[in-house]
Amino acid sequence: MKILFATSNPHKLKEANDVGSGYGIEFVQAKEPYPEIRDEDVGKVAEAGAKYVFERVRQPVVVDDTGLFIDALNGFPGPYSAYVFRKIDSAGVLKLMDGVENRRALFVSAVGFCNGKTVKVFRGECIGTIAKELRGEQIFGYDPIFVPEGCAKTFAEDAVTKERISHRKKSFDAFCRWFLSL
Ligand code: ITT
Repeated sequence: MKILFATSNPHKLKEANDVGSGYGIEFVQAKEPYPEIRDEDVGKVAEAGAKYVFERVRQPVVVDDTGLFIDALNGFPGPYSAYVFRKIDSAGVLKLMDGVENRRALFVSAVGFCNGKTVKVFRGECIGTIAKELRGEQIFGYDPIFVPEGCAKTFAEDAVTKERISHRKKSFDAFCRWFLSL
């Protein structure tokens, strides 16, 4: 079973397909851009995005809006994670966290689905901490500075753990289970 995934991000596509393959679902990239509405809730952003893309492609589609919410920064960058990453990257976030004791953070992935009749959002969360320095290859966003709870390595250092417990694993698991139940 194939379903469109509107994203510009090849890493998201790969991670979605790592989950989807377990359900017999293949996510096919649609490079259809959508405006990200301004909202503190990534779920609302994903929902609006899925509706917007559906209106253009007229096929069932998912989008994934993700945010990194850092406790000590009152949830910043949260829904603005892509903008902040473009401007200051993970290294800039580390600077903001210089000398900060409380390093707790939450990654949230919201998968929005729209098929013209149903609009739904599936959330996945991963608790962790912000590392003190960049660790692992700088391939995907904030992975080199995010250490999931109970682990010593960053997501960038341990892709196997990311595949098993990430925010995206959980949001796409929830989506796939629901989609197959239809
Ligand atoms: P879309 O086209 O799907 O929107 P994007 O990369 O712009 O791709 P987001 O707005 O959801 O996606 O991403 C927010 C930022 O967080 C962006 O800089 C990503 O690189 C980063 N990010 C998203 N998921 C991540 C993950 O699992 N690990 C590390 N960084 C991630």
